[in-house]
This record gives sequence, C-alpha cells and structure tokens, in this order.
Amino acid sequence: MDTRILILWITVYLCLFVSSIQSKSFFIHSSVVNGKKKIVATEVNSTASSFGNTRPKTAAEPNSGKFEIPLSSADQEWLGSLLYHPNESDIRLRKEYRQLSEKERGDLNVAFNLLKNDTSVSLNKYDLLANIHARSSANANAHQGPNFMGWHRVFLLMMENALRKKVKTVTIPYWDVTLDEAMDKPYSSIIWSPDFIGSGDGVIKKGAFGHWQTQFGYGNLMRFLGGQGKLMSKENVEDILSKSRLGEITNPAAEKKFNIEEIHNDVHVWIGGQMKTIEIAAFDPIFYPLHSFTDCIWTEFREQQKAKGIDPTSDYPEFYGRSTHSPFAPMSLGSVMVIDGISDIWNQYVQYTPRPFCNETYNGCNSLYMKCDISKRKCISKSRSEVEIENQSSKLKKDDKVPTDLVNSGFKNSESFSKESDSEMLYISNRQLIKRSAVVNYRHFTKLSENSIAAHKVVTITTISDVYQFYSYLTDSHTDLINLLLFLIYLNQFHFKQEQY
Ligand SMILES: *[C@@H]1O[C@H](CO)[C@@H](O)[C@H](O)[C@H]1NC(C)=O
Ligand SMILES: *[C@@H]1O[C@H](CO)[C@@H](O)[C@H](O)[C@H]1NC(C)=O
Ligand SMILES: *[C@@H]1O[C@H](CO)[C@@H](O)[C@H](O)[C@H]1NC(C)=O
Ligand SMILES: *[C@@H]1O[C@H](CO)[C@@H](O)[C@H](O)[C@H]1NC(C)=O
Ligand SMILES: *[C@@H]1O[C@H](CO)[C@@H](O)[C@H](O)[C@H]1NC(C)=O
Ligand SMILES: [Cu+2]
Repeated sequence: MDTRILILWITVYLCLFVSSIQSKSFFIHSSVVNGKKKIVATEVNSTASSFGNTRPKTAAEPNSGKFEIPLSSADQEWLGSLLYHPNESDIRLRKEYRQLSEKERGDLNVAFNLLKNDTSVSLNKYDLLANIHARSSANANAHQGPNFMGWHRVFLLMMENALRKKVKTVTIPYWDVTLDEAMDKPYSSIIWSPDFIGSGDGVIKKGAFGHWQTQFGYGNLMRFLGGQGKLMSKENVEDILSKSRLGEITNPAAEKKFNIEEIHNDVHVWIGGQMKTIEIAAFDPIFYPLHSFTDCIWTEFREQQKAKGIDPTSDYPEFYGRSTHSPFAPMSLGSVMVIDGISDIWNQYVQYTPRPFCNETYNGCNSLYMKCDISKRKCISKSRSEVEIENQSSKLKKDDKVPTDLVNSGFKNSESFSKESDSEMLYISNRQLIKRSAVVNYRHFTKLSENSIAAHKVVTITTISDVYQFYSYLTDSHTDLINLLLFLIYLNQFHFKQEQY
C-alpha cells in the first residue's frame, strides 16, 4: 500500500478514536482528487442521535431543524397519498430477501431508483419520504417507546405504497438478519453484493444503489459492516417471542434481552455509515428490509398473543414513558394517532412467508442463497464466494462445453459435464494432472501450507457441493472454475480420498 494512504488511514482512525472520546462525529468520505484517491474525515456538527445511544429528546428539544426541510403543498399532498393500508384486492406477500426471484429483485431495484430519480417533489420522492423518519416530531414518536412498532409499521407501508406506484407488484422483502448472524463471517453474506443491497465496506459503488447520494451533507451512501454493534440472532428472536405483552418487548419497560427496539438498534450500528444515525438511516435502502423483519417478528408476536387469548389491538402498555408515546399522541404521520398503530387495519392484508427454518428432518431453507446448517438447526446465508462458485459451475453445466485445455489435462470426456450426478464431474485422471499440480501449487495455492491441508484431512469429498464447501472454507478470495479444478488437482497430490472415483 502507498505509505501516504496508510498514513491517511491511520489519521482517520486516530480522528475516529479522538472523536469518540470527545463525542464528536466524523463522517468518512473517499473522493478522487486530481486522479488520486483521497480519504477525508469531515466533522459533522449536529445533534444527530446514534442508534443505541439515544438521549431522550422531547418536543421542546428538537434537533435544531437540521434535518427538517420545509414541505411544499405538493410534498404534503404526495406524502398524504401514501398513507393508506392494503385491502383484500391488494394483498401483499413479503418474502425473505433471498427468496425473491431475480425478476422480483430487479423490480424492487427499479422501483427504488424510480423514486430516487423522481424530483417532482422536494429533494426526490425516496429522500422526501426517508426524511419523514428524521423530522424531529416523528423521530420522537417513533423511537424509545412502545410506539416504535406501530410507527415503523405505518412508515414501512408508506414506502411500500410509494414503490408500488412505480412498479405495481413490488413488496418490501424482509431481511432475516439471523441467517447472517449464524455465519462465521456475516460480512461475506450474499446480501452485501451488487445483486442484492450493495457492498458493506465503504462507499457503495456497484449494483442498483451504486453511487447513491444522501442528504444533509452525508454524501455517498456508505456502510462499514461489523465495526460496532451486532446482528440479531435466532435466540434473540426466540427471546422476544417468549414474551406475551407489547410492553415486555419495547421501551421503556423491556429488559435489553427482550427489547426489540434495542436489539434492532444494534443492527443499525453493525451496518454503520448512514444506518448508524437515526436521522439519516432511512436514506440507506437496507433500512426497509430490516424494518420489514422487525415487523414480521411483531406479526408473529401478535398471532401468538391471539392464540394465548390476548387481544393485540388493546395491548398498549399503561407505562409508556415519554409523552410522545402516549396512546392519544399524534404519530406525526397524517392524522394517525399512536393507539392506531396497534390496530389490525394496517397489516390485515400483509403476509410474511415463514421465517426460513430447518432441522434434521425438515429443510425450509428454500432459496438458492441459503443452506441448512443441521448442527445448528438453522438456515444460514450463503456467502458471495459460494454463490459465485456455484454460478460458474451451473454456467458450465448449461453451456455443456469443456475448455480444451481441461480436457487435455485430464477430464475423462466432455460427457462428464452433462451428467446429472454431481460426482460425475469429479472424473479426473490423476497421472497427467499430478505433473501439472506442482506448478499449480505455487501459482494458486501458496497460501495453503502442507499443515493447513493436513488439518482438513477429515473432509470427505463425494459430491461437487462438498468441494465447493471445502474450497470456500479454505479461501475467501475470488476464484473461477479453472482455479477450483486446479485446486482439486492439488488435493489429488495430497492423496485425498480418491477411491470412489
Ligand atoms: C462545527 O462546529 C465547530 C465548533 O462549533 C465550528 O468551528 C465548525 O466550523 C463547524 N463545522 C461545520 C461544518 O459547520
Ligand atoms: C383497494 O386498494 C386499492 C389500492 O389501493 C384501491 O385502488 C381500491 O379502491 C381498494 N378497494 C377497496 C374495495 O377499497
Ligand atoms: C435513475 O437515474 C440514473 C441517473 O440518471 C440512471 O442511470 C438510472 O437508469 C435511472 N433509474 C431508473 C430506474 O430510471
Ligand atoms: C423439524 O421441524 C419440523 C417442522 O417444524 C417438525 O415437524 C419436526 O418435528 C422437526 N423435527 C425434529 C427432529 O425436531
Ligand atoms: C450469478 O449469476 C447471475 C446470472 O448470471 C448474475 O447476475 C450474478 O451476478 C452472479 N452472482 C455472483 C455472485 O457471481
Ligand atoms: Cu427508526
């Protein structure tokens, strides 16, 4: 690395460190100046609140108007037009993000971008609506109290209604955070890829949200996964669902372990970038799949309440804390009141697919982008590199073509690619390959010492999927099928289980 860049990074980290002591905020931008990449830390002066570190705000202490823009009558009219709930001829099925078809993901991306590009209202339609979450009155109604659930349910519907005005069939998928939490390296999840919500290591540059801009001086859309905070686990969800009253899972009364708002705050912080700060969080489109998930949990919670004989539509806690959460306070969303948030009207026609689940006898990990971890009895997200490897293999299968150099280097014949059985693909004749592997060894796999191979000797490779799993376990780097095959050759050299071939 260029030493100047290194020094810059050290400076940035130092700034961040110092800033955390003095409780100042810095926002990191990277920009290209005279063809050189420069990383800049800008001090942000604001009363913005970090998730999980919220000082109680009251109406008497608004956030200095920094995050307010005046609403024109056209703005108000458009926002008002979004405040309705679905009916029986407008049923919404919200799936797990990884369960969407390619077309559904594409439609969602287009709808978001059509809103972002639509400047017939102030800012643009996406940002104007996202900004509702930031306006001081709404912010005070939405956070740090039992109305957290109801407020975000209505807000989510408004965004979904807006998206559906652009693409009729779109619903907001839920991001089952627990599928990522169960991974060894959650930042490698397929979610953080251009086909889904975009990258997680700084400015988002590729995919539907590449180079999105946010408001109020916060610049490029950015994420810094895993810096602080944590993801929601399946156990967190089970804890929440073990309770039976709204007041037991929300502020101000709920303990942290059962507190859905606090647990969700940790996810905001884990994502970092805009998501970390309440007033700008909704500018990141991952905000909506995250809230679709908390809403999905609340839906399940309310169904359980009904089964236990508790009426969720009259379960607003008596001890609600701040006055902005009192049942007859306005929600600051049209004329909706806080108490309206727990009514059934909003989600009566909103359905969620069951949260993906698997065990020894049942596999409900029903997507190409997740798999069952039987030992944990959990569905678990696939990583970007796993998907990439599988992609390449399926392309090869489809093309039904074998590169000549591979044929020459030992594939029995081209038929092996078109056979149904995975293990057919492993027909490799050793004699010729071992010769090549010595070279391969150094070119591609110098990282793997003999010891690290030895440590994995117990792995049984019988199908091509075993190979993928083993391979992605050993390396996280970008690869292609040729490398994968060379890797197989490498394994051969170490006398890996070959008998069955
Ligand atoms: C932030 O506040 C400091 C001290 O109040 C001031 O000197 C600085 O100019 C402000 N920066 C911006 C970008 O407003
Ligand atoms: C149901 O909702 C759709 C979409 O908002 C609306 O066009 C339609 O008039 C509604 N139908 C009824 C019966 O309310
Ligand atoms: C939105 O605008 C950008 C920039 O002009 C353009 O590249 C993109 O195709 C537009 N998106 C849609 C969905 O119209
Ligand atoms: C696995 O889950 C299914 C579906 O919930 C359930 O019917 C079955 O009993 C479970 N099996 C085991 C071994 O726990
Ligand atoms: C997998 O293949 C699809 C379709 O060809 C492509 O759009 C996608 O980007 C690929 N994903 C990865 C992670 O390589
Ligand atoms: Cu919020």
